Amino acid sequence: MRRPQALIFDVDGTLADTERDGHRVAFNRAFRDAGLDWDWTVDLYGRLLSVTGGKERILYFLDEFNRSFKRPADLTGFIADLHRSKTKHYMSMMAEGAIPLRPGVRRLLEAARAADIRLAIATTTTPENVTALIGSTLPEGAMGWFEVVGAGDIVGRKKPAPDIYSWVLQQMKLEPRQVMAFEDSAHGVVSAHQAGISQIVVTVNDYTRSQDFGDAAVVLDHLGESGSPATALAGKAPDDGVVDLPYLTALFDSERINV
Ligand code: XBP
Ligand code: MG
Repeated sequence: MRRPQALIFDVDGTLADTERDGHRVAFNRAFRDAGLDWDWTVDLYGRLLSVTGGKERILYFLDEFNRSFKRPADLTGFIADLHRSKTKHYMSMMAEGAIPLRPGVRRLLEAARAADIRLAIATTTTPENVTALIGSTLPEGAMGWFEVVGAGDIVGRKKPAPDIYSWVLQQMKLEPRQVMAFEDSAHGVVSAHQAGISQIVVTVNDYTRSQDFGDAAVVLDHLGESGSPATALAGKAPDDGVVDLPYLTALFDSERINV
């Protein structure tokens, strides 16, 4: 059987459930610090997630949900300042250990390393946020586990555009058919798929559970641990409920034959 040469991970929602209790809270703290009375509730944030990227999301909020706000002359600078403050809040929350990794994530990363399977990150979030999350959840030096980190504004167009996955593949000198991607959202699946990746494993969360993951190889609730087995929303879950390298290799191989 042929196995994947690299596993490429999304961050928010995939490595950790960061959106509701991490990013959302950090945005609200930045708004409060700036003297704004904006409050991104759990429900509203779910709607705002239709736009990826924090700066882009603030603009979308003003365009669609807060049209009466009197915009400053330098709107771009205003949003950039707010977003910088949000990133600071987010990083301190992560430093305090606010959000753990999702089930099975550390286990799978360690298994891939032990088997010399290359690891990378393809995310829309700001690079510092990735370092803060990895630094607070994995052993010292774990950023070095990831050969390439594609994050934030390094590409012009964020997910669902394919740019970030294409950039990561290019850096790794790999073809899309040689890798597997791990995502939690429809935007992420579209991004990976448009970059040519057909082996996409989705682990849903409360914000993404009902989205359309038509191009994914399998849709699971999480990656599974012993005592907490993964179950499938679409496709075939691992027999023992644990997404490990034998399961991924079998999925990868069967997908390749079907392509
Ligand atoms: C997550 C995002 C990000 C975060 C916020 O995408 O869309 O915008 O919500 O981070 P992914 P920033 O799941 O692809 O990582 O505020 O730093 O943009
Ligand atoms: Mg995500």
